[in-house]
Amino acid sequence: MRKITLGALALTLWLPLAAGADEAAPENYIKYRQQYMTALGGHVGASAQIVRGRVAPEGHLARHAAAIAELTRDLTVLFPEDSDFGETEAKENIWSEWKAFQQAARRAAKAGQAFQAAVQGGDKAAIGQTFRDLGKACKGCHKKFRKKKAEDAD
Ligand code: ASC
Repeated sequence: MRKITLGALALTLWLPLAAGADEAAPENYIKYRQQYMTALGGHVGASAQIVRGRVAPEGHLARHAAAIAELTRDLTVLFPEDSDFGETEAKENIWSEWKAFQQAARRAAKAGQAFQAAVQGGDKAAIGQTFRDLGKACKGCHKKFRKKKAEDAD
């Protein structure tokens, strides 16, 4: 029984690869980047609760900052060419203005690293400042490269 279960699990994990399921297909990236960005937004939102002093769970800001620094590292990877159709809010100018998009992504990466460094340093003013900078980096990129949603705050 145990053997069968493990065998089935191994098959489930390997079959898509073995069958040559195109894991790099651009359309797969649409769903993947949405889930990725939702995770990133979750860490930013959770950090906001802590930075604003609404909650103070011991050591958590460092966790969120580490995740943010990691998740902002190479955001352009989420946007392969041809992943611009269907259910996506990604705007066409991501690809037509790729250099500017790369720059915006780099700004987010730097902001993520600066926020993590500030959290590690423990200085409240620096944490507040770098968190605001991070917000600006997120917002700036969304403004230019993401389609507007009615329910959007930014
Ligand atoms: C978030 C989130 C964004 C940014 C932006 C910052 O948590 O989901 O898009 O922060 O609102 O201004």
